[in-house]
Amino acid sequence: MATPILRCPTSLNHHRLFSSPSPNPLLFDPTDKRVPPLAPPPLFSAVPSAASRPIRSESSFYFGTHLVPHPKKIDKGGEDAFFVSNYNGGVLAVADGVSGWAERNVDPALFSQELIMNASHLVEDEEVNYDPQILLRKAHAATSSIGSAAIIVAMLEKSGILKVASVGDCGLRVVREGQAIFSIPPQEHYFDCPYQLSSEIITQTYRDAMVCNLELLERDTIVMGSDGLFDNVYDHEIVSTVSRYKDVAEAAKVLGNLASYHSKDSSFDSPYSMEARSRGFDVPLWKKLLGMKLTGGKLDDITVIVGKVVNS
Ligand SMILES: [Mn+2]
Repeated sequence: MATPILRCPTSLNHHRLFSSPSPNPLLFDPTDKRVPPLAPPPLFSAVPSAASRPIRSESSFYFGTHLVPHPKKIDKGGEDAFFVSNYNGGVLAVADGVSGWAERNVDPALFSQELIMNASHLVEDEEVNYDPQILLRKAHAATSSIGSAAIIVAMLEKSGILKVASVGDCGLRVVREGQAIFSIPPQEHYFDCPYQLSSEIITQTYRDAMVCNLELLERDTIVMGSDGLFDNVYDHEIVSTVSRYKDVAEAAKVLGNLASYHSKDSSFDSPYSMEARSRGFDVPLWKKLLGMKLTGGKLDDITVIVGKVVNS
């Protein structure tokens, strides 16, 4: 790949906020995530020393977005929320409301929506100081809804340094010249129970975030999303899609629709079904003896943000 490209799909003059507009009938999916216990803080770090970086022009993102709600949550727009902003080099964030709250008659969308709204309002906050982990702290503190959510925030500096903070199982891939060169792995308590920021005191905080800084180059593409994307689409499909579709809006749409298609395909051996089998979940023994195995995508809200780096 390695492509020229880059036309901005939409106006980038303001933060743009996306989530479902109104609460609606609660639909509980028994396969959905649960609310968790406590967990220890991790740290992940990658890359550069300022001294080794060449002098360069200013980096920024062009981005395209696409959201496909869970088929049973279309009316309310699902429980994911996200925002994109062209502040500084560009800020991208995705939150995934933990659906287990529906069991307690709480709309899982409310927490993720408010968390994302607060984060979008705090992007330029002086105390945040363009640090995604502090942004998580302040956005979480400002959120008063009941519920919880996994969240990832990526902030690009004009120097080309991408700063990421993630709590839970939203994800990010960096594609460079036709290869996925970097990924943010999910954090979870156990299968299908991600780390999450919550209205409850006994869960994770910004301190539990996986934090990393990495240097992006011109034409690098980042693909960020909720687990609905990464549970249903393999990295090689992400790479081939962003290589083929130079328009970031088109790439986001194609990836979202591919994830949605896979999520409904019971015979597709998805990243989710592979992971489930590796954790010991599978078809009953008699089916195994017939050569069968657990397959299928995972129905979920699917949020995709594709960001391409341009230097000017
Ligand atoms: Mn999800």
